[in-house]
Amino acid sequence: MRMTFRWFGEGNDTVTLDQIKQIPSVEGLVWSLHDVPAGEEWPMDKIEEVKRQADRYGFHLDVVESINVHEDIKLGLPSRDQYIENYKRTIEKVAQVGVKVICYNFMPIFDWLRTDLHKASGDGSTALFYEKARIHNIDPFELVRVINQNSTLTMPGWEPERLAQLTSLFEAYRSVTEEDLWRNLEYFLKEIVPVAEQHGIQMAIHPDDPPWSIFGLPRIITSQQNLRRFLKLVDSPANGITLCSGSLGANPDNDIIGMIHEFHDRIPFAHIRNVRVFDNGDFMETSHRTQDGTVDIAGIVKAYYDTGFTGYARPDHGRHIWGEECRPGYGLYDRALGIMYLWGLWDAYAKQAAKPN
Ligand code: CS2
Ligand code: MN
Repeated sequence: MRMTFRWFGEGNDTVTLDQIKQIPSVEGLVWSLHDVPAGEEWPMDKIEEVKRQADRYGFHLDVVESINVHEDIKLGLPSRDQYIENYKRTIEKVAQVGVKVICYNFMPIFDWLRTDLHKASGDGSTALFYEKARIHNIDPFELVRVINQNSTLTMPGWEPERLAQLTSLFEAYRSVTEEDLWRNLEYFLKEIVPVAEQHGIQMAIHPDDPPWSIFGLPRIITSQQNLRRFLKLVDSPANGITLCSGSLGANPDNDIIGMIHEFHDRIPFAHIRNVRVFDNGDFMETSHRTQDGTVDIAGIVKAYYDTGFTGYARPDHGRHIWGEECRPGYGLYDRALGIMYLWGLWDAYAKQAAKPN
């Protein structure tokens, strides 16, 4: 397991590289160019700038999260070909700074979605929270209206000036079924994966978060069965998975340990975090510790250990603790605690295995 830490870039993150350097075992930054809109080719000078910043601290840039996929690709519009070309050029460019894994997702319109970014946990900390009924009882157009009226519904990346676009996107997706989305994903992969192969890069799709349809939009990267289907779309090691335990774990039917055992040679990147799922389908993000949530983190780390996982891992969202003000889910303290928990488990399994019976 090779430990990494997500960093949003100079001036775009409350966490500094000095701080990350002091977390034991972190060897690389999970990075992106967050100011380049989805679909555009990444400028080499900006990539090199991140490379220089990382070099100063001895961090590698092996994992990019994310190179976002333009909506026209997900919608299967004729204009997708130009965006796919741009994506290919970006793959070629990030390869030049040593990138080995590209995390991306194929969720229509929204990335992760929550109803509360600062839900009190009861001990003075706060964390991301999802209230199922609230999302399920609202139709997309009502949603746009509610967001316009300064709702507390939280849509990362949906600043007021982009809301008009949101309405037209919902219109565009009206006729897109799950099968259409599968076809559009396959088309994308058949174009992209050969380019990744040529550059020694593994593409690693991130599961949908939460792993079910929201606002009537199709979502397909949600379950073991669908991941199986996904891997067959292009049966190459360069077509892989970012196995996110928190995203998949929001559905208690998902057997994440089973997925690790089944897909282990196609998981170049592990996101490891816990969530507590309630009986009514709500879920709250928690510390990484197994007992604090409903995801068996100890069992997941054991599964990675037992399958000889040598890929990249990172702690995923953390709580906001000790009064830290940070990007929701991406503070320093709780993610650093998460890393030490993950290594505590891993090292204990390693010690145990080293002991003669
Ligand atoms: C999220 C996502 O769970 C997560 O890792 O923070 O934003 C994730 O980075 C993207 O879905 C990956 O494309
Ligand atoms: Mn994740």
